[in-house]
Amino acid sequence: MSIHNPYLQKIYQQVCDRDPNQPEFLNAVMEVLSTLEPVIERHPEYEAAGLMERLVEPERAVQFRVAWQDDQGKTQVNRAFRVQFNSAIGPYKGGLRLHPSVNLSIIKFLAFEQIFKNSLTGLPMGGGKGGSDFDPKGKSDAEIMRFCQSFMTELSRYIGPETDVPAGDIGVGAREIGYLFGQYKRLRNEYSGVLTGKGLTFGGSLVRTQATGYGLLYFVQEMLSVMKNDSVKDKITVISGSGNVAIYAAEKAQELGAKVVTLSDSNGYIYDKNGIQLDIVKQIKEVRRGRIREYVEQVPTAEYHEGSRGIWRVPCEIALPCATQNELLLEDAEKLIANGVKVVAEGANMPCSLDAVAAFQKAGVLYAPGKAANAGGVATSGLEMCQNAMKYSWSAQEVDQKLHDIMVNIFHNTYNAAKEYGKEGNLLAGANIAGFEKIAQAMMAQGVL
Ligand code: NDP
Ligand code: 2IT
Repeated sequence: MSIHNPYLQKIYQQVCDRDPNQPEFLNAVMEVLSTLEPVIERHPEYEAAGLMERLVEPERAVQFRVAWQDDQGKTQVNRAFRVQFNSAIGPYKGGLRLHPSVNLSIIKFLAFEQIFKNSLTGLPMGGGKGGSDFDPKGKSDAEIMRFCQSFMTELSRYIGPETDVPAGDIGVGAREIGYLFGQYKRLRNEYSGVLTGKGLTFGGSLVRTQATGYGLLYFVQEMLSVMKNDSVKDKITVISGSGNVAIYAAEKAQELGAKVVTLSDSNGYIYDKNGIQLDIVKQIKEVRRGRIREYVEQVPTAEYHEGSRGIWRVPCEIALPCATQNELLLEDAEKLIANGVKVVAEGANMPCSLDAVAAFQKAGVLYAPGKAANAGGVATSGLEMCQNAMKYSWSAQEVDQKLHDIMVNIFHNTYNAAKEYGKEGNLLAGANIAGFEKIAQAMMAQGVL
């Protein structure tokens, strides 16, 4: 991927000079800027208003200490962040990630992606992201609770239902959101929709748990139908990860008739030629918080392989990377292409490296970028905010129907934007352009901020 427009080249160079040690953020900026050339050329007023200079700089980024006591009474200290990147179209919105790899570069890349993703949903949400290098693995419930309370004690200064509304991401699910919500409520003496992904007994939305995975499949189904007059039915499908996104992507894929043969975690992957049995996976991952290799103890005909990247050597027609960033590199893409993959759609955020994406596009593989394909999670978070504001809740069927309609709309807006700017079939360009246009118009209307 490269940038030819002189204004955009200058912007990218400025970001490189400012943050040379933020590779994930630089990748995300390159990926967006390299596709916005035709829009910038059509709108010279954006350069005059310094729009891109403002777009690549977070409105606010906070870093803070989270001190907590472990079960042995020892004090532990973690580092946490909240990046409030852009509020042109609504309050900051985006998940919180708890993983030892978390640093400012990763949170900035995720927050930057979130701006365009949230814009694509059609709902009024700005872009933000946060997290900490705390590792939830192996921690007791009591340790998780003390960490979350300490984290929220500081985070609560910066968020609010009309300011910034966090949610889950890697390492943050219903348990963590519950503890975070409880602490916010206690500190503020206020019962509000300050977080999404809440439990169903305290303001959560039906279908939010399933939303990212289900939404991914609604997107893929529409993409296949419009672009290939085909469907996911009977397609051999490889899914990576075994967390929230992967499990519900697999569930909806199976409902639609696909044959899901893999899942993984950071240690390795399972291959079940008969199709993954999700009830067993849910028991291992959601109930016991175990490892994916435990699957083969219960399904002896399945295989477990050490090393998570080996998953991309499994022949398939549909590949859905749903674990983490940069989990699928150029050589993995080449393997998938050689094995006849037809569709690659990102459930995770930037799981494919930039050269892997370029390889898919060159080979004519249908490629759907995460900011479009995985937007169902945040879209349903938007629906949760809406229900909280109304002090009302919709049925599962109502939420699922809205989620479905939003994903179908995202596909068409993305597809049509690519076409309008002479890049038919390039959904990466289409998603960036469609997401960006709304942000740009809102920023222009609001003046130099
Ligand atoms: P979970 O924590 O539920 O699951 C994460 C999964 O990815 C686990 O199987 C984990 O394995 C694996 N994983 C994490 N880090 C690595 C790594 N460094 N190498 C290999 N595997 C890894 O998270 P989610 O399912 O919620 O998130 C998955 C992806 O989807 C992320 O990119 C997230 O940003 C994105 N996403 C999430 C949304 C949501 O609503 N939750 C919405 C949109 C996107 P292990 O247990 O070994 O760490
Ligand atoms: O990456 C994402 O879109 C999420 N982790 C979900 C964010 C949200 O606010 O629901």
